[in-house]
Amino acid sequence: MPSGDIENNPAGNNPTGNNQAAPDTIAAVATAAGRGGIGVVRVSGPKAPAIARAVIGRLPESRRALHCFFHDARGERVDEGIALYFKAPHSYTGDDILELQGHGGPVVMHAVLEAVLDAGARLAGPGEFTRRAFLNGRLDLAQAEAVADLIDAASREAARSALRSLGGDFSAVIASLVAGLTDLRALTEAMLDFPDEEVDSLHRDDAAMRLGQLRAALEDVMAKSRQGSLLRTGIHAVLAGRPNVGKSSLLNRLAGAERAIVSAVPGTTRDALREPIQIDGVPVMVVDTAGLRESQDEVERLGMQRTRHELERADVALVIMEAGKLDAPPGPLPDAALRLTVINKIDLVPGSVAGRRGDEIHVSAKTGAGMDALCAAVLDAAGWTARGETVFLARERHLRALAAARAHLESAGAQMSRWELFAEDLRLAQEALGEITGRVSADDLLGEIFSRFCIGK
Ligand SMILES: Nc1nc2c(ncn2[C@@H]2O[C@H](COP(=O)(O)OP(=O)(O)OP(=O)(O)O)[C@@H](O)[C@H]2O)c(=O)[nH]1
Ligand SMILES: [Mg+2]
Repeated sequence: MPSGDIENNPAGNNPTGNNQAAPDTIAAVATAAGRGGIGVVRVSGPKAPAIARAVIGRLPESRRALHCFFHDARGERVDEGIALYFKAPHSYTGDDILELQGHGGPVVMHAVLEAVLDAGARLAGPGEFTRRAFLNGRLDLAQAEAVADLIDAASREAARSALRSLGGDFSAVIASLVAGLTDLRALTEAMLDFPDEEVDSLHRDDAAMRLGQLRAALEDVMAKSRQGSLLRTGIHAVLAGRPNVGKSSLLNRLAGAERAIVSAVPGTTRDALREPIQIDGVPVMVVDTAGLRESQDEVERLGMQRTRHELERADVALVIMEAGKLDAPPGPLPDAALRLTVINKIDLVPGSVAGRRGDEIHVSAKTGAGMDALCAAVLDAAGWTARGETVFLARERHLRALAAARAHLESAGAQMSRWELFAEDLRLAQEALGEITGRVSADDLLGEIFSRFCIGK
């Protein structure tokens, strides 16, 4: 028996695990590292039943919780808990799965994992269970990605959106675009095969109409995906301004807690300080920075360099000034489109009104006046318009594929008399969309053509 060093690969199997023909058996601690009430070791692959027999002495009935002890290779008890067996193909990965739910301490979990590895599994790589689910057709690519997005979701809205993608909503919309393209391609292929038939102009109008519909539907998906990608990555909002204007006070007010040091001494903040918040369910990373001014102080200058660096990466820069002494910080500042001017400390100027006025937002970090307007302005400036609407938690990869599909449809629109080129553009658009779900197949098209046109008669 191997000594059980989990960094090793005791089963000596293919570590990439993408051998589809004969999958090996993978195992990992499925719960977060550290202490917890329960910790789960998950095992997936054909050896799962044998591993169950080795570690718990029997194979639990599929989908029935079994209370039992877990044993190591020497037969010693390492933990007591619940074992669950999911017989292939009715499991998350589509392979046989064994789940051992023990006590969630690092030492116990390590021992249970070791027992499983000694019994013939190998340590799983990152995302390998989900990759198997994809390879086994349990999830498409977009759904597999949604698993990770759901786990990483930084806000309720992001989680909701990821859950919808996981349930297949995004995939279904892509599938319906692909189906529309398949139809249109079938129609086009028919025209190519029978070019002299008189229905040609009818076909042409029909093709133009369908292409228009597809382009409109694609635009809609793109808009929802762009919104969703904001949810996924969050909005990077940077507070900047001269020293003492109240940047740290605003950060604290937005965070609802005293995170940053506030003092009447100008130049208090030196490092950039990040605080994740949610505005209307959208994740926003608020960054407090060192005040910008001319300074000879070495530490302060290093701090200001960081401010500049944060400003370069900002989705929205909140340039803070003090009511009554409007004094912009020394430049350079981000483009006006990415910038909000915030007038703070309006409580010091009698008769001031909080809220948005033109391009400025008037607030008081001290009293909290105007903060709602400020939050709304941050979402607006970042381009978030989908309040309450369904959005797709798209990734960069999806956005690129959608953009590629759009470019091909645009080009198709310009080829409406050269049908071979038109058809080729449609094919490329379909291929681009197929990348999103990982399901591209020429058979789709052939099946469609043969079912609609009885060419073999
Ligand atoms: N009256 C009033 N005072 C405020 C307000 N916001 C901040 N202050 C005060 O202004 C001073 C500076 O506030 P900070 O939040 O530390 O300012 P800062 O912009 O982070 O300053 P540096 O970190 O030095 O760049 C403190 O004494 C705050 O209490 C406000 O809305 N009204
Ligand atoms: Mg500060």
